[in-house]
Amino acid sequence: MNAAEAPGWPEEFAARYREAGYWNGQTFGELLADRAHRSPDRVAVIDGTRRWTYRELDERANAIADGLAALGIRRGDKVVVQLPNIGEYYELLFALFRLGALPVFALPAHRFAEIGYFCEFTEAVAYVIADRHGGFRYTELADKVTAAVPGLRHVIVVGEAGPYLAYESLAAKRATGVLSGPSASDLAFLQLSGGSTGTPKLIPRTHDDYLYSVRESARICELTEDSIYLVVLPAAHNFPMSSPGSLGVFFAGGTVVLAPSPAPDVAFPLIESERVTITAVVPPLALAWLRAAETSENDLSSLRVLQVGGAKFSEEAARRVGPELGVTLQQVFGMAEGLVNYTRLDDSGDVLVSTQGRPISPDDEIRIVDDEDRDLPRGTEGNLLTRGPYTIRGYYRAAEHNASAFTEDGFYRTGDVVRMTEEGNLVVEGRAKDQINRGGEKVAAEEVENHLLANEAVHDVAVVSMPDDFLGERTCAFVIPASGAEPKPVTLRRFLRERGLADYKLPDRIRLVAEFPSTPVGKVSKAALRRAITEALRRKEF
Ligand code: OOB
Repeated sequence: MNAAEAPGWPEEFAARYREAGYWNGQTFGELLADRAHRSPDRVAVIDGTRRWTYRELDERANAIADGLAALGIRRGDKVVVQLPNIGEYYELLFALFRLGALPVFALPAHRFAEIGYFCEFTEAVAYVIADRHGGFRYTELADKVTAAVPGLRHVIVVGEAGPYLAYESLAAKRATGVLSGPSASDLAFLQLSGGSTGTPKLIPRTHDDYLYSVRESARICELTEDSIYLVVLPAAHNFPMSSPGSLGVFFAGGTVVLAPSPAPDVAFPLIESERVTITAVVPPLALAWLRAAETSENDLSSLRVLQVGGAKFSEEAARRVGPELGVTLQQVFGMAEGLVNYTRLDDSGDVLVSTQGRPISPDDEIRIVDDEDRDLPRGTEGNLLTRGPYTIRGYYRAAEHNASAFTEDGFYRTGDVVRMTEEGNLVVEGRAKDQINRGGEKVAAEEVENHLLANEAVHDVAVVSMPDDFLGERTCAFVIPASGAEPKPVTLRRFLRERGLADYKLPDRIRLVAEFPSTPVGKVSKAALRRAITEALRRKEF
């Protein structure tokens, strides 16, 4: 790993993690080969009427890897992957893992602002999409991206490829020469950070560190060959990918079922027909499922575990999950940067509903500190810092940001405000980072502010969260208009969309104001803005 691009663990830590057996030298490509060898005929992936056994997934991954190599894609190359929940996603993932090329995980909701940036910033050689999904034509997005990023050599399309390369044709190509795969200490992929900065940060994860978190997650979640996992969240998000997610299921030899949409009328029939045993959702979805289950005719009795995470799940809603859905609730408090906490399946009912669980590893170091980085006594809420065998030591190509996002001795500043209970579980109490958690979808305030500032009718802007019963939080932009201007919210939203910002980042509310409240040092007081919203909501004036 190149330390300037992606800071790794100091050698003494790496040696310790290897010695403890956390990093065992296996790559994801090898993990799949191992499974295909042990249980070739078990079903690995189900996408509608299509099924892949482990042998088929393994063979297709090899064929696609060959095809990518024939295009000249090599170890260390970056490939931006933006696919919906379809079976090809896993073929491609393992093909890239085997080549040692790094997928950069984009979400289906991303548009030109995000994709253009990922391609440019990572110097990606290829961009992989489905022709269309959810009423959106990704090939049109690819037209814009290729025009703006000349270094992008290939656009690969699952479905109607138009002027681009058909994904299907990859399997027919043959590479010449022997491919040398990656080693386990190499980077496996770049994952997106929820972020709080003007440009999204990328998270470099190695085979060794990620696979450790996957293996332990599978064990904690008690996955076996009989586990059937439904992917309802976007497949490339860290939660459904590795906590324990699809990779945990592949490790255990179970079956991954892809849901094209998380809506109960799509997910519930799949749970019934495929006898799904475990799935992962964000809090608003859990609420929607609870509501739908009251009247649903579907048989959900196969479902044993419902994981909820990505944003704070209210205790009130958490209490309903067990009795109303007949499942064990598991709370998951994780982050793509590393640390993942789980309530354990045999925890008491109170722990399950009132905490966000405890870390995966005995070597996950947790510090809860005040604003001067002084450790606080157990039970006091404070800033969560963490370091460990699967938590990164720095973002990809972000030396300046890393200096403030990590402590000098390598602890990641999560930006989460937590407290630890007597028995060692974490409770998320709030957030110190400048981010809006919109029902699990993370919006970096500064990123939206920068886009709004590009509008000439905007003099200044402050983006903050506002409370919401369903999503937990929504986004509110306070705008000071440029002199003489009176921009309409709808015009500003259209402006953001035209700049290619993903829909989920568009402010839910835009308020024009004459000035911002300020802190004693003269900065915009976002706390005061949030308080003003809460008070106005109480008076029903917002
Ligand atoms: C997951 O990962 P990210 O990277 O999208 O977001 C991480 C952030 C955390 O720092 C925290 O602010 C928030 O999301 N968060 C939660 C939470 N789970 C995540 N806040 C309160 N309660 C929870 N249960 O969101 C993620 C990654 C792996 C597994 C699960 C979630």
